[in-house]
Amino acid sequence: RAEQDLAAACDSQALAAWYAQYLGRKGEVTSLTRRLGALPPEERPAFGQAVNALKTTLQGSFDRRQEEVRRAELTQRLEAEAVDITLPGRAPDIGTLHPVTQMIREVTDIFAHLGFQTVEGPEVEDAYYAFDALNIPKEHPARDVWDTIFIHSESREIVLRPHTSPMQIRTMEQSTPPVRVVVPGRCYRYEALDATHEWHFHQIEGLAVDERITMSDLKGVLAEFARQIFGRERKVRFRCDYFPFVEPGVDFAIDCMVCKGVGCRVCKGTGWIEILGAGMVHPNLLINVGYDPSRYTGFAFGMGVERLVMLKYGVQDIRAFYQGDVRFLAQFNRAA
Ligand code: FA5
Repeated sequence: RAEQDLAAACDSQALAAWYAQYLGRKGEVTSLTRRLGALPPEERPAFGQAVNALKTTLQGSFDRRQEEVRRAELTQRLEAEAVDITLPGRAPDIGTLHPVTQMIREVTDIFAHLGFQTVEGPEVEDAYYAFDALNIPKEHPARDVWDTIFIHSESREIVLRPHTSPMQIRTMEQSTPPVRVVVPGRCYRYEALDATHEWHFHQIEGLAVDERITMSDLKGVLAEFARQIFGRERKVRFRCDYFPFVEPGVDFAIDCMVCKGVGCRVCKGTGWIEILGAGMVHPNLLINVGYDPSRYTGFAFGMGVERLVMLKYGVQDIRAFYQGDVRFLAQFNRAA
């Protein structure tokens, strides 16, 4: 019976139970030994030997069976836990450059090929650079156009820059013509948020100053830029606009590339999308930095980077850029 039970025990748990039942301290075979004392003395040696023989046989069978079960269990585990090394690997998630960073790189790269150096400037700015030196004196109503965030200071008026134009002044102060720079950077405005307005956004400023720079240089450079970003077939439009730091001032638009006429959401049915403000550098700025306005002329422009990304990829709401939703950001993975 013990041998039969043993053959039927096929895992370590059943084996342990079998051992307890037959060979353990309270097991059946062990209890036979205890009956020895109740037997007549002449029967004891033969009975004792028989019990010992039985014990040895069963112990041997148990050892062999235990080894079998151990192997079977091991094989089973190896199969269950096997790793198929021929399966393709799981690609780890890697981050991507933010779409605004990508656009800044794309734009500054285009301008680098047109001879413009990329420079950066402070986000916390002196009001002198943000306004006064840009021909926007105190009490001038144009100062209200930029909904500026002020940082209080006893002696100086300090602001979070509402545009990158202060870098026109800083760049000219630190160099002599010819000057050709583009300036990407963060800007801040005390602004009501909507689908096209953030309180924190990016601009790229451009500035070229030299002898004999004319409006046609501005037009040529901006048209080339627009075609490289949005396609060679783009038409461009210049219209009069006013900024205190340029004269004349223009707004620059491209023809709407998704236009379905009336009801077009991108250009609101006008057929044109404004992408930046620009103009010829106002002589007062040249005077402020010690350049001779009878010798030098220049052009400047400023564009909103988020708006460029929105146009290029059809992003409907500017707020998506700064909500940190990976599902949105991952769409700008260039490798994908
Ligand atoms: C300016 O800031 C001028 N400094 C641009 C300029 C530079 C004109 C040099 C002439 C010469 P404006 O306020 O229009 O202009 O802003 C320029 C661009 O910044 C806008 O066309 C828009 O694309 C972007 N922009 C402005 N405010 C916001 C905002 N709240 N959120 C997102 N983008 C904005």
